[in-house]
Amino acid sequence: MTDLILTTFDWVPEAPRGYVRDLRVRWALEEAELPYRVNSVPFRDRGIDHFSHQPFGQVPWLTDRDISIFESGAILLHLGELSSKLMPTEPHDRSDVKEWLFAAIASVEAASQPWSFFKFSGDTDETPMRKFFDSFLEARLKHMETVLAGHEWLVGTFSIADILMADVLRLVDRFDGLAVYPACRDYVARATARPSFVKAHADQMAHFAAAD
Ligand SMILES: N[C@@H](CCC(=O)N[C@@H](CS)C(=O)NCC(=O)O)C(=O)O
Repeated sequence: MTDLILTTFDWVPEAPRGYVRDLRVRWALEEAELPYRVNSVPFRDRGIDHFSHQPFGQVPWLTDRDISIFESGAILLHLGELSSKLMPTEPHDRSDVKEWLFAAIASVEAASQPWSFFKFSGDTDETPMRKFFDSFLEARLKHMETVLAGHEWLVGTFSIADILMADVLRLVDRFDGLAVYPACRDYVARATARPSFVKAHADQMAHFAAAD
């Protein structure tokens, strides 16, 4: 009997498969070799119980006995407390990991997510809004390129900060947005070559395929 239960949708359409955020949690759990099981909730018919765990009706959430946590960043922080494979023990390094975890969400994903919506929609019109999001993302990526050049991982050894940052940059890479950022591209390739990512990704694909 395991204490850690990850909840995700039972099914999603083809396009987001491999990118649903339960992958960040699966990746961390695999990396730390923590036992867990995966629970499903309906994608189409989201019930009261779903909203009681995730107030926006989204996924993922994680329960650890009587603690229920939503927001992938908060879940990763929780798991980081459970394993030094996910978060270093030295106080300065721990602080740096937390800072980069928030930077991945609040600074890089804040720019990459609206940019990716244009890509998903196939909208290629050069509207002022589209140009704004192109340059917003560029402003973040050019600095990430400097940060990642010459660094294997964000803070010493691999951590939850890398899981989040690599997952955010991976979506940009999907739409060829890292073409002129070789250090970012290499970082994503390095992170996603880890056996823990490969397993997490395969498990997510199999999970959704099983419901087709
Ligand atoms: N900030 C949330 C975002 C969660 C999120 O966007 N989840 C997506 C799947 S990756 C979802 O549930 N989409 C369905 C919806 O928004 O209705 C997190 O990081 O956990």
